[in-house]
This record gives sequence, C-alpha cells and structure tokens, in this order.
Amino acid sequence: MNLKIYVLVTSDLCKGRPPDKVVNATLQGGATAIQLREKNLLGRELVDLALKYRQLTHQYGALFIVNDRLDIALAAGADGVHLGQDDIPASVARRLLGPDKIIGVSVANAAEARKAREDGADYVGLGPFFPTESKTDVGEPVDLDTLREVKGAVDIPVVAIGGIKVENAAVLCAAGADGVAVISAVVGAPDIKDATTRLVEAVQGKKLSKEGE
Ligand code: TZP
Ligand code: MG
Repeated sequence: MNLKIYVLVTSDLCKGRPPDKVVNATLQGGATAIQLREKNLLGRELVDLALKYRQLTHQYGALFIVNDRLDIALAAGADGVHLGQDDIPASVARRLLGPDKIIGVSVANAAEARKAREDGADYVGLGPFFPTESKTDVGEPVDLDTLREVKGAVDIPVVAIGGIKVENAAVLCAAGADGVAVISAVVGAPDIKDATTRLVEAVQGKKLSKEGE
C-alpha cells in the first residue's frame, strides 16, 4: 500500500482544469495514490469521475481511494475509502466492504488512531500540520510530537495532511510519516506534473531545501 504521495482531487480546487486531466498529470509526476474527494457532485457525476480515475490509476499502478462514499467506491471498483470521524464508522465500512478493501480514517491524536485501527482501518490520515485553505471545518493543528505519538500507538501507515508543500514535506517524513497527502500543492499548481515530481523528490530526501536553492 504505497501512500507516499497521496493526492486528493477536489474539482473545485483544480482552477478550472478537468479533474481527470489533473489526475493524469499528477500520476505522470509520480503520485502513488489518488483520492476522489468531492463534496458537491451528484451520484451520477461521481460514478463517471470515479470510473475515469479507476482507469487512470490502474494504468499507472497507483491506488484509488474514494472519500466518504462506499457506494461510489464499490461501483467503480476503487481500492478503498477514506472516512472522517463523523462519517460511517470504519467497523461498519469494513462489514460492508469486506476484508480486502483499504479503509483510511482521519485522526487527530493517538486515541483516535488506536480506535481506527481496532475498527479495521488500514491507514490513518493525521493533520492538519500546517494552515490550509482547502478544508473549512478543519480541526486544531497537530505537531511532530503528535505524529510520533500516533506512530507509536498504531502499526498501520500514518499519512500526514494539511498545508503540506515541497518545502515542508521532508520534515514530516523524517519524523515518521509514511506519506504525505496534499490537495492545493498539487491540484492548484500551475504545472501539476512538475509539482508532483518536486514533492516526490522532497519526500525521497533529494530536495530538502527551498525551491531554487
Ligand atoms: N484534512 C485535513 S487538512 C485537509 C484535509 C482534507 C486539507 C488539505 O489540503 P491542502 O490544500 O493540502 O492543505
Ligand atoms: Mg468525510
């Protein structure tokens, strides 16, 4: 389960570019996982998009996860779902999806991570680490100590999220994050493929300094 470069695609944040083109470009740049994350689309539109993302992620050997919607994940043959604390509980999702689908859960601390693990989660998303404009109902910021606590509490991958960019990704990975999840740093970038490649390099430790240095 490669969640190193996990790109969440929300069409409203793609600056007018078709979301499937955005997905294609980020996969070209090296994204290892794509999440369909839409809050304002109809079921029919979601199925259409999900089928496109499914085809593209297969082509590049990347994971495909659907935010919130188990029905859309099943309809499109996605690899799994991502659930927040207020969504369908992971235990219920596990019952509905069976043992093989990936279930990710958003957490803010070690207690939530432990509970997610007990409920059958395969990975947790932890954040927000930095200020973000991509989510309005975002929780209190977390820090590297929280990351270390969560890493110590569960034996499943921990993906960092919230305001992550090329400049701050490496420190999270150095502190134990198994991957970085981003929206705006990739889907809002002028050159989506290049932005992804630079993030890949940052996570691999090839580019720990600021752009241009
Ligand atoms: N969950 C916590 S922060 C966040 C989500 C979905 C938004 C991340 O977006 P960005 O643009 O990478 O800060
Ligand atoms: Mg949700």
